Amino acid sequence: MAGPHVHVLGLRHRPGREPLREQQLGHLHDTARHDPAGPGAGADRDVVLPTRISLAWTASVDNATQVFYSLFKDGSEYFGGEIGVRERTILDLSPATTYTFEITAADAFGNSVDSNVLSVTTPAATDTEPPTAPTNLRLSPESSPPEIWLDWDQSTDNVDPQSQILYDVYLDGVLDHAALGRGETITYCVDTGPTAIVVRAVDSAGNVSAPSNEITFDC
Ligand SMILES: [Ca+2]
Ligand SMILES: [Ca+2]
Repeated sequence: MAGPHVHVLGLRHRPGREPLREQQLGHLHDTARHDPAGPGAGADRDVVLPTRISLAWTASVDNATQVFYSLFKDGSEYFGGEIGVRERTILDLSPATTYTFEITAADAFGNSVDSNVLSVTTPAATDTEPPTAPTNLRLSPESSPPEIWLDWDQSTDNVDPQSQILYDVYLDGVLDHAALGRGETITYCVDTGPTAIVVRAVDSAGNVSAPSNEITFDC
């Protein structure tokens, strides 16, 4: 379960532009190695699970602009250009599979620096029992097109605590986004007109529940 030791690999500058300072290397690690006394650390977040990995990295500081972070999973961008993000749980991974991760920090001029490359292997999945279906899916009163504010009663699982149950939100049968460990989220209308909404719970082994009750929102 303990993450691998990681090293800072290097610094990339693009010549002819304003440089980053050398001490701006980001350092990427899985949160199993996160200092438990560190900011935001919590026992239920220090996880390398069969289908999820929580990552954290040290901040980069630029001499002139905000820092934009991009995360690459096996060389492909997982998210790009986000400001102020220092941790992320990577979802929908496969059990017993090795992945590499790397963070790039860039300033507004396009100068960028790469973190170490972190290699993490997810454990095999042994749990085969899905969570209970979410119940009592409902709109909260803040809802107004295009904003859809949702609440539901959380599922339970035979293995995972509720903080590790993921909720996939479907709009008209299409996966919209996921919310981890909580019974509320906000999303946005995709098309105008009546939109059917259901939520399914997913445990950390990737087992998917039956759908919640369906509600309709007039987008
Ligand atoms: Ca700079
Ligand atoms: Ca389960």
